[in-house]
Amino acid sequence: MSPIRSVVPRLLALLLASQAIALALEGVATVPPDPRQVPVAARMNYTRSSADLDGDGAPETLVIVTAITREKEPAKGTEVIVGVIEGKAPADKGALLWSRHLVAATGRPAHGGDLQALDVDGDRRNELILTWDRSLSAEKVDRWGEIWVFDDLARPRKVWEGQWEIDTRKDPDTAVASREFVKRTIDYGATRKAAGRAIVFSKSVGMTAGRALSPPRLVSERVDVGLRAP
Ligand SMILES: [Ca+2]
Ligand SMILES: [Ca+2]
Repeated sequence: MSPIRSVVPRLLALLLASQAIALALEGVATVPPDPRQVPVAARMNYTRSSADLDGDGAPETLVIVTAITREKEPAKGTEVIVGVIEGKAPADKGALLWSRHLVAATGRPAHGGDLQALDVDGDRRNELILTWDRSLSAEKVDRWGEIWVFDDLARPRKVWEGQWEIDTRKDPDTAVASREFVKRTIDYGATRKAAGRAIVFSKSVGMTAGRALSPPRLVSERVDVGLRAP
């Protein structure tokens, strides 16, 4: 083999290896299993709160962070990591009981994560309401939502997922006749009356099929779920 022919594959191998190492290091550095370990420089936002999710009287620590991954593909440029942490230990020392990486779990972009712990059915245990934006365009809002019930802190149940908000009113990539603006909220009064058997949503429709509605039309949507342990 000529010297040139032997050098080329070695350079190629070195290049591939260094890229693999860089990618692996980047993955470890900015998207760790525990949201508390995301380096400060890689945090787009970081929110920490506490709420009792399993109803034992002791609050858990809840963390949600949007992490910059440094992946070249825009759809994977951020990851939203949610963590539930044992609350009895001193701050930052508690064990990570459960976590969810939204891009890895859903295969879709995620940023702008928001977390709320609320007792939607009135059984004195808080449910976890997660919402985040899947849109990569500044002109479009595409928020998705999930509701989780923590009978067991390490093995929660996802009882609902769906579109939380869609706003394509100014989106140049959406045909005018398809533009919409719909926001979802939970109807707490109706949900509490359902006593753990359903979640009742109120959807505010400000535009549908390109037609603006003023005032927005309110649509009630009941979803049968089992919020309480069987
Ligand atoms: Ca608890
Ligand atoms: Ca509850």
